[in-house]
Amino acid sequence: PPVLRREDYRAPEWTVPETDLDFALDPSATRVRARLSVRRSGAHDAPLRLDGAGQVPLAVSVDGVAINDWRLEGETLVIPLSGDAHVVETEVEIAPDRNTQLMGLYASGGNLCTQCEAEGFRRITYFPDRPDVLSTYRVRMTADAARFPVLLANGDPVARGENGDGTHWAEWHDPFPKPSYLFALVAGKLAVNRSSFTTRSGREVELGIYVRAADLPRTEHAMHALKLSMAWDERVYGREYDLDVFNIVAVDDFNFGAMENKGLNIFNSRYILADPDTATDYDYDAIAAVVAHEYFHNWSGNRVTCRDWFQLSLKEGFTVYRDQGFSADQGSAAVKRIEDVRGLRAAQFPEDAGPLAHPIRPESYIEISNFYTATIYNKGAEVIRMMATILGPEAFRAGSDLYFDRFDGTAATCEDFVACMEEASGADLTQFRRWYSQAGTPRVSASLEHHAGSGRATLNLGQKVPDTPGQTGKAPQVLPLKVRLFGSETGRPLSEEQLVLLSEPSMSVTFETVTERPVVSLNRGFSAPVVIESDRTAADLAFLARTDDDPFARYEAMQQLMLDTLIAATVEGRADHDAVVAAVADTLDGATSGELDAAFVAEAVLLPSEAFVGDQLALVDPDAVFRAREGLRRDLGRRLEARWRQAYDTGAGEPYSYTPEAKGARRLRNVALGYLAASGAADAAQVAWRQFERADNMTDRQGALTTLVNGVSDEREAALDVFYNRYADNGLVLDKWFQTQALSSRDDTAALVAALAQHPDFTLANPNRARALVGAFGVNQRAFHTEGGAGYRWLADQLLALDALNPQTAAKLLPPLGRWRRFAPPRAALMRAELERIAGTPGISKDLFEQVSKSLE
Ligand code: LEU
Repeated sequence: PPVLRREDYRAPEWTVPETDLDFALDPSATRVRARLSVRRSGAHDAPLRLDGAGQVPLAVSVDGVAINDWRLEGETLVIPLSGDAHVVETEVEIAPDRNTQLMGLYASGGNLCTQCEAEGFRRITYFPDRPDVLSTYRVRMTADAARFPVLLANGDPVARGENGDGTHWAEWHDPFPKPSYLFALVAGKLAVNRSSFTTRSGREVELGIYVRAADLPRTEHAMHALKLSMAWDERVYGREYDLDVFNIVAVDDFNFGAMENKGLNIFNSRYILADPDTATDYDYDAIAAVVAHEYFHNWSGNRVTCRDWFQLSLKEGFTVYRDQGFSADQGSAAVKRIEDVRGLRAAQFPEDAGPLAHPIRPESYIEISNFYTATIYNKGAEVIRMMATILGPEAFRAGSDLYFDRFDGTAATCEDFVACMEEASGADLTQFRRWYSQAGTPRVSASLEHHAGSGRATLNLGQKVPDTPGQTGKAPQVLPLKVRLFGSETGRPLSEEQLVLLSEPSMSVTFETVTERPVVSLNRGFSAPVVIESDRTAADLAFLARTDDDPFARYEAMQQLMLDTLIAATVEGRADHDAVVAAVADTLDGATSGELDAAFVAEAVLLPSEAFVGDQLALVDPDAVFRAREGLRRDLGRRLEARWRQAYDTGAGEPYSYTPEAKGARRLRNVALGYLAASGAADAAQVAWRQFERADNMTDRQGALTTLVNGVSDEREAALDVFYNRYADNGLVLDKWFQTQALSSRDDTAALVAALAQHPDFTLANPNRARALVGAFGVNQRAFHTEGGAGYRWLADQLLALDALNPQTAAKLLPPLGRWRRFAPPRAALMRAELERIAGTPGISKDLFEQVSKSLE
């Protein structure tokens, strides 16, 4: 398959100012007639080229006259045109009910819906399917009135009517020019939760969330989050909504989280539906974040879109940064930052260190859907955050205003965004731009020298950007590091917090009047997405974990202490747990005394994941990492048993409410339950079972189930049964049932997962279900790497089966196998063999091919 390169970008030869689409909807045979007004752009005599995929033209006409001098080049429809402006019409027939890729127009739960980003629109009709061709759309849909009573498209509704033959029609018009990837339609039997929002300039917007009738009671939280998002974007970014309606539709079969189609967002139902009985606190938070994310795209993505797909982070990185800010404002900003950094380390750091590493603005790709990655989204958001940190809030806001103002209605580039930030602030971001072109997580070394006599302290910093595939010998980047010194004797701050811009390979920062031995708090708030290697001792880290005034830095010190301990235990078998036990005890006491909030404490006392510990090692030994981590967990559980019981009892019996305090208490309780079980306490299974039975919310029920599923007990079997039967008709909760088992830490998890793939409720056709079992298993380090390679073989089998149905989803689940270089010989060879088997299978998709071939290189 061909490789596309960023440097090859050319402006479109033809534009399409207006698009009229007429759909005769039918699940097995939908007719699509498209009427495009096209204009030649620039001086050239090239024919019109329209992208297509999977269909054939049934009719082509130009200016109302049928023609037959069109031709197909591959799947591209080539139409010779003599003048500079024409009306081109095409007709095709497509079969939504056979569309298992879930790209283009497809069927889900008896309804019809679309997904076009990135290149799904070409599966609906012939069109220049690229983000820099912006068009205004008029859409007419005709469908059986009984089967598809609701007909929705982008923009505002214009008219609707009955045809008298059992069918009805509706027409929608979107006045905002948009690229084809933002096109959407939905037809189905759906109930709606309606509400409204008045924008600050007085526009009345009708809001609608469309779901299956039975799910209507589960839409309140999403509706609330939508209104909060609309108000937040007005307040924080000065962005107002621009149409009279804003609709959201939830569907069960969806490749991604959700999609920001203009005025008609389509969501994976897991990011809409929630009530206390079926959704965890984590789900509630994720729903609010995704609703906000898609809503925010109306400006960062729709009003200003991307020139080409190499610029994807322009809209995704910025929009993630915006949704992170929104979520931070809804509760504890520190806890939100901790969660985001944990996510970055779990998904993005390994990507940046592996065969699929790419800059946030890639230079080439085979299949763009493989680039909806943690790097584009989450590292992209970190890059925006660093600009905001360097420029300060006012200049950043001025840059954002300038960007929206200048590029409204156009397709822009990452460079345009950075240039606006420079222009509005006067800052020079020349070197900063390397964040857009260089892949890899920078490593920062830090050491602190103190001369008691002169009262001077010197912080020596160095940076190195590691080699990644296709990129070696990289130049230094601009790393904004927030630092502050604390006195190790008094605990007092010895300096203000200061922002150090590390832009050279090395530099020193001097502090005066340092009157006692200092300890440095570094990269506070995770101001730069880097790895820090410092000479701080276990005692220094324990000190910071206790005294730092930046909650993130406090968490970070604790994590580093735990990490150092776990690495020593893994590599040298040295189980010296004292420092960690003391630090965790201190932190738990902070919760008891009310000095620290429960949500923060729950995060701070959690051990780094097995995968993250593995990432620090030259070669990962999954069993040794597991043993070391379980050993520390058991010790923490035993030595602090009384404290865990106390934490567990705090807030027990309170009826459910969704407030930050109640969420924090639940989180800490469930973490405490996990440690209690790890301690081997004789009553742990009963305590968990009691919680499972009495829970009035999913957070506690699933928390108890998770603890039980990791062990061996009668309660485990009972809880799995009860849970399954209680939720047998709720797909989203069944996903949890599968996922909890796939993530479990039992010796026989790999075998259990293979058996679950035979369960009647398991299907690869639903992406959520596939991810719940196959995706979760791939990130369960110990289970996936079970000796002998059965896990690798099983994953490869699943990927090949899934690829035949849904290449995008299959390709996304490959990376765990691609990490073979990180493992010692027997495992590495077994993993490689499975990659080769996939690569050698005839007919695999280009999605999977790209991932597998890059992983083998
Ligand atoms: N643009 C979507 C998002 O909000 C992703 C798309 C591929 C469905 O992340």
